[in-house]
Amino acid sequence: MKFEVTPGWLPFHPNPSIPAFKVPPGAVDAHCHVFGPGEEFPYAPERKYTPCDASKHQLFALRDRLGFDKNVIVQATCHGTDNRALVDALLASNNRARGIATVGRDVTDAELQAMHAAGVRGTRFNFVKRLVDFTPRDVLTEIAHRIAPLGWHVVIYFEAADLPELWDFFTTLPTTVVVDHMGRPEVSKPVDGPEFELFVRMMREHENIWSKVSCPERLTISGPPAINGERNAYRDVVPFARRLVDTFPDRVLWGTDWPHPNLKNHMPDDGLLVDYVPHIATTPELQRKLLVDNPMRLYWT
Ligand code: 0GY
Repeated sequence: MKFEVTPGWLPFHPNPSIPAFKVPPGAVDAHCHVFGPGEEFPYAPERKYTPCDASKHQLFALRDRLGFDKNVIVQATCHGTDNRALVDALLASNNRARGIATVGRDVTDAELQAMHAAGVRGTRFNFVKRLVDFTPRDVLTEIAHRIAPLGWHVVIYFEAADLPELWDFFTTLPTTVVVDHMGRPEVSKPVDGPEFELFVRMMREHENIWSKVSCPERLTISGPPAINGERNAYRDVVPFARRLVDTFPDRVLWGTDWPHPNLKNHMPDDGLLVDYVPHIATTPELQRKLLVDNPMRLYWT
């Protein structure tokens, strides 16, 4: 089936630079996606955008180019609850990828078992209104209790302004909970201001809550470096990510977010994104925890 890409859609970087920062051996890109290809794995009828195709082969080539060893592939909303493209990528990865699926309450135990066998280790609940329609909390709670016995966790995606309203739901989930992109703070606000403080408090008070310190390219206001060749990018996001890495070194993950859905202003050079890592994880020990130990503990044990 042929799909028309959403007008204005930015394609992923055709030729990312080789990072100056060498990631430690065994590093995991813990947040990335595959899109289609639509002809093989059609996009979901209820999707809010139609991306450009981004295949497993392209993802694995990027992994190798950037020096990573493994991927955690996250089901994107454009595929809804049809996890076939994800499962196909996991099965082709030679045990070098794990997955986060999206499931509805109608998912069967046999389907969950098959996804587990393929490498799925969690389910994603998305609260970003431009991406998904509302799902009642009791349905999500039911799903969380269904997946908990498999040892799976819940990945949550929301925007900082919605945290007060979602707090009770998040803090009573029965599994490990991984937050996408630091709960999308507004980085024009102070890193020690009430908005981000609430997020830090949630992690401090609830030791089952982890955060991806990913997506500076999505959160930045200052943008990528203005001067060509400058590799210290996305500086306005650094204090937020660094605070989480320093405070919760054993509960942070990092990922590229390739192929970067829904970016409006610029498409990052993935090599430059990797060079952001030593600015937020400032010692070899913190880098190893962020890129190797933490994702391995969560996804490969
Ligand atoms: C991301 C962010 C976005 C999209 C999705 O599943 C998705 O469609 O997660 C976004 O638009 O902010 O992590 O990929």
